[in-house]
Amino acid sequence: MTTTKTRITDLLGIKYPIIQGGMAWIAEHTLAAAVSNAGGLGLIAGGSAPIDYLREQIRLTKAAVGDKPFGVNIMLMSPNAEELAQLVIDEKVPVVTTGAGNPGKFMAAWKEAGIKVIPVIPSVALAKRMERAGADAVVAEGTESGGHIGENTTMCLVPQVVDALEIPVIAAGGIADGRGIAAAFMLGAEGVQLGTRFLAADECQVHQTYKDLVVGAKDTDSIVTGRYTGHPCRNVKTKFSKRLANGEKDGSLTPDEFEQITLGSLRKAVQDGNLEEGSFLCGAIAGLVKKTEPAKDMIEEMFSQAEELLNK
Ligand code: TUI
Repeated sequence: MTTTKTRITDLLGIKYPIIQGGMAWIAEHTLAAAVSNAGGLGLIAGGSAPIDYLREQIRLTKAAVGDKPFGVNIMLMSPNAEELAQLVIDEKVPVVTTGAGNPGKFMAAWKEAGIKVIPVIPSVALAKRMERAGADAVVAEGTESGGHIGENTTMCLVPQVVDALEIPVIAAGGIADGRGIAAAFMLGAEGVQLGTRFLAADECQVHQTYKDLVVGAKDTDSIVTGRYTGHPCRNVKTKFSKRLANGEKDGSLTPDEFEQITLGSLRKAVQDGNLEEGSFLCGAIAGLVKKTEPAKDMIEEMFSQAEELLNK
């Protein structure tokens, strides 16, 4: 068995079946280009950034990767989703991933433009809808992931999505080394998406405080906040995220107050390293991430380990 040639590497024209999470405020051109140049698929996060900024990010990435593919993630809850859906067509972006909603209404236009579309989904029902709508693959994302999450775990979700679909499945959530990649392949995935491990890439431009939190995290350092708002988010445990969790639990923060306090909190974490008011989104696997290094070294080391395990 080999991990390195799958329907995902064929579909995307990449060397290793790995895509980088489209982490809002985090995934910009230096990280995306590093991952694509290392043989994976780098992603630029649409998040809710201004369109002119994203156009520039796309052009910088194109200049850095040459003819290697890269993608843009569109966060569907974002107010700029419509505009960004058109920008990826205008800029001839080869791959689009989507999160936090159903991209059905954009699908026909993207397919018409020749874009490969890979929705991130938290359930079998949505995965089936995406396949019917023409998705080329899906990312089945377990609740171990950082950021906005669904309920099911990677271990439970991935094989059920694999069984339900014909198109290839990429596993996400709780994967940060070659063992996780090998496990995902055993569940039937043909690719993996990693976010948390890439937070520690040298090319990832988050504030040093953010990297220190990820690299210093232990197994119990992740917490889910905001379930009562309908938008649960996995973060690193900090004074701020613990205050949010307590406010939710003891009723001292209403859902509206919670939304108000967290507005802009990801930017404060990423750009300012603000421990008092920032949300340091991060997956439950952070405890496995022990050092910062170039994305290329991460990818090569992980696939060498995964190959060895799967060939045993
Ligand atoms: O989207 C993510 N992770 C994210 S987005 C984000 S930014 C954010 N900011 C404020 C509030 C919420 C998010 C940080 N992390 N992952 C992919 C993902 N998609 N996880 C869950 C879903 C999802 C949820 C519901 C996908 C589809 C869906 O469909 C609902 C429907 O319309 O049927």
